[in-house]
Amino acid sequence: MAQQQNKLKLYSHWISSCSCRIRIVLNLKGLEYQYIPVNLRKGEHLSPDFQKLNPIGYVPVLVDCDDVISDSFAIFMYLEEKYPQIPLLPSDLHKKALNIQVANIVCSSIQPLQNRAVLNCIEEKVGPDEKIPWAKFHIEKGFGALEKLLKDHAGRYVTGDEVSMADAFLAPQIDAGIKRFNVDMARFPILTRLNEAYSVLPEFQKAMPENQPDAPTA
Ligand SMILES: N[C@@H](CCC(=O)N[C@@H](CS)C(=O)NCC(=O)O)C(=O)O
Repeated sequence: MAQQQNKLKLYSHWISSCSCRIRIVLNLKGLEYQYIPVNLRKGEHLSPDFQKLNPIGYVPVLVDCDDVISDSFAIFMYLEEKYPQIPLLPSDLHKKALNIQVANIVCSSIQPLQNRAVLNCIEEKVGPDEKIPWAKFHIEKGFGALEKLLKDHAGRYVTGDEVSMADAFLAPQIDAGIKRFNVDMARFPILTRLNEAYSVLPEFQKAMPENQPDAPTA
């Protein structure tokens, strides 16, 4: 089993839900890391130096000695294989597939539609008042699908009573839906229950946007 020999570095922005996924995973796996803030609001992700790490200019990026990995899904897979002591993918094949499906719904069918670059484009091309309704529509569509999907599978957490990959991807999306996009969670009772379960887990709470070193203080 690989032991943690060097401190990992995580390039992250406090409010980034994609970064939050990895902060949760690192906390769940008990891995120490150095937090390197990248201020998306100041455009630091567009700098040539940052784009050497991730050519598409998104956070998160993980640096493990000489290895640079970007994209939260790839980072998750890397950490899961390199640090398997606390596994976050179940060995049951169907539960594993469900974890990947839920993570992918969040990463491919929800978050990209609320990403800064997309919202800036909506603001510019359609109008500033359309940004939030646009994001809310796509988040609610995804939450509606997750609600149906998880009806027969969720336990205390997404795929049963153990925390797994899907929880690390889902928790930041629910948090962003509530706090940034005014999603009315009354329509999503399973997700509301999961969110309550996350609210008492220190590994999740420590990773939340407001608890990051680069979060605004006021
Ligand atoms: N698929 C990527 C998406 C990363 C991503 O969209 N990151 C956002 C923050 S959550 C970002 O850096 N946005 C910068 C921008 O939109 O300009 C992942 O899962 O890591």
